Amino acid sequence: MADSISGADAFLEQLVAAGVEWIFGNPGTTEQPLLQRLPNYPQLGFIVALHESVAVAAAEGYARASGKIGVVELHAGPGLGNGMGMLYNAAEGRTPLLVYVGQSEQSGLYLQPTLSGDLVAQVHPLAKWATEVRTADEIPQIVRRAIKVAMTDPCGPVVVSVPMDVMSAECSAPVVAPSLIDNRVRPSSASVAAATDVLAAAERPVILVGDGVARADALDEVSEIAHLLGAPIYGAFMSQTCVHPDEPLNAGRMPSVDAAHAERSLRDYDSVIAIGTKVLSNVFTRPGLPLGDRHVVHIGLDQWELGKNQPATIVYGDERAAIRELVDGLAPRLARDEDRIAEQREREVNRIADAKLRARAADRQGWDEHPMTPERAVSELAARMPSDAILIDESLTAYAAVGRYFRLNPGGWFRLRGGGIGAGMPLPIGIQLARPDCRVVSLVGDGSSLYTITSMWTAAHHQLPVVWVILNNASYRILKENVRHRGLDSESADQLVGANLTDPSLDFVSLARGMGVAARRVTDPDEVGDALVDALRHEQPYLLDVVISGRLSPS
Ligand SMILES: Cc1ncc(C[n+]2csc(CCOP(=O)(O)OP(=O)(O)O)c2C)c(N)n1
Repeated sequence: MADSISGADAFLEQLVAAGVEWIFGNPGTTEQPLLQRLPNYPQLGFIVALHESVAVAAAEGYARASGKIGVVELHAGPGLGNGMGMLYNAAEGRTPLLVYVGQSEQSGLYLQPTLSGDLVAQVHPLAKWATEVRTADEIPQIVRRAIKVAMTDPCGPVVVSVPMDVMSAECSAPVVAPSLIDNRVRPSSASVAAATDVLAAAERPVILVGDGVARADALDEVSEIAHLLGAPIYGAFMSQTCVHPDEPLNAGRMPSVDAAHAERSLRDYDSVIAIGTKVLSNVFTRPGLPLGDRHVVHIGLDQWELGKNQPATIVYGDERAAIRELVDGLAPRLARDEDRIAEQREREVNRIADAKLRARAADRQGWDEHPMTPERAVSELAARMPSDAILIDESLTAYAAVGRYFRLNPGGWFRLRGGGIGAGMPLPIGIQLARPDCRVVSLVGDGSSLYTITSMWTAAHHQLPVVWVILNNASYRILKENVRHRGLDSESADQLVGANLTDPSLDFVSLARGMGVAARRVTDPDEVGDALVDALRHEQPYLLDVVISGRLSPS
């Protein structure tokens, strides 16, 4: 039995015992019992955000770049509410977060104090587990359990509400390190045998990969099985690099907006291996099975997603272990088809290389225009990006160009997850804290940046040398592109209600300077590369406002 300490000390000691380094938050009075004690724990730094969405997304960046739990402090009902857009992304992206919310005093909850509420019910759909602590003695155990639940596959955010009088009460329960589950379980031999049969009979297989591949460090294995089968590899839903940048069978990302477009990319294939990914994750769906009557092998650790919408032969287990076992079983069985597969592989490699060349050639149209095209801007930035810098990518309508021009190194590329925009400003804060030796550059659409623009102040306050590049087309261009794809003519799409960020125009340089961040506006494409190099030389947070064209692509 430990000597009695306050609930707040028990909470903080439990975080220290779990190896937590940072708490990302925005304070209110209900969290004071905890925050007042924080200076006694030099192992725990507090990153102050001016809006809860910044705190949650910065913690997500930290969790994703470190592989550890991200810890967040939010203030009561409204603070939790403000953080919920980014909590949605963490839930969808399976990011392990521990979100502590300060509740009003338990003794007065029956009076419904201002700011209080049923926090557990409020966050229920987004939390993997949500609970309200009832006694101080529960605190260490609940914190440990929360960390374990958040970090067990499928990972996700866990929310712990603690009333402020419970935080101040005495706790005599012990603090010990949490016991975590090693998620890298091997698949059953029966499931591997069944999947081997399916793939041995496949004539034109295609591979879909997602973040489970990056997390299991299975990039080599993905290449190996792709070569063995002569199958192209598509990113079905990737927010991190899941295919080696030089892999010739890397066919790029599956169209993620419209299921009909994804189907077009899959037209020629009779079998699908989906590894560590959803099947599929389009914004606009089609009725019926996402992959039709194709034979599907679905591999991964996310029990909810495996076979969710598409009947499949399921291999439940660590992606890397599963592919290794499949390769061992398939190699002897495919030996007799070696020549046919080699031809197929060559055809795919050539098709992919041709498509990349054609896309780059199309980019050259309008290369010297003013305002510059997003493709030109991205290519100029990519040419001067240090090879070991980390790229955060919320470039929306420039996503495709980012894939063409940047080298997306394993562990060096992070996209937003879940579709709630605004992550591109705060994610790099957490990533920079997790990887203090790396330079971090974030490409963000102007529209997306404004949801979380106060991230700049947080980076300046904590002296984190993040570089943001705003791709400024004075519009929500993707919304215009989407209505156009859905049948509206270009002229009407360009006037889409609420999609032009003009009158007045936004002055990003002033916004940055007002938050203590150096900034520069760039309009000449020939200056973009040098501007990035200068920004990185600063070793302080820096914003580049790159003015690009918002013109819609031809119908
Ligand atoms: C939290 C949230 N609010 C609104 C949206 C809808 N939305 C999706 S993309 C977008 C506009 C993005 O504009 P910008 O970042 O400038 O990129 P662009 O489309 O111009 O490339 C909006 C408003 C969303 N996905 N998430």
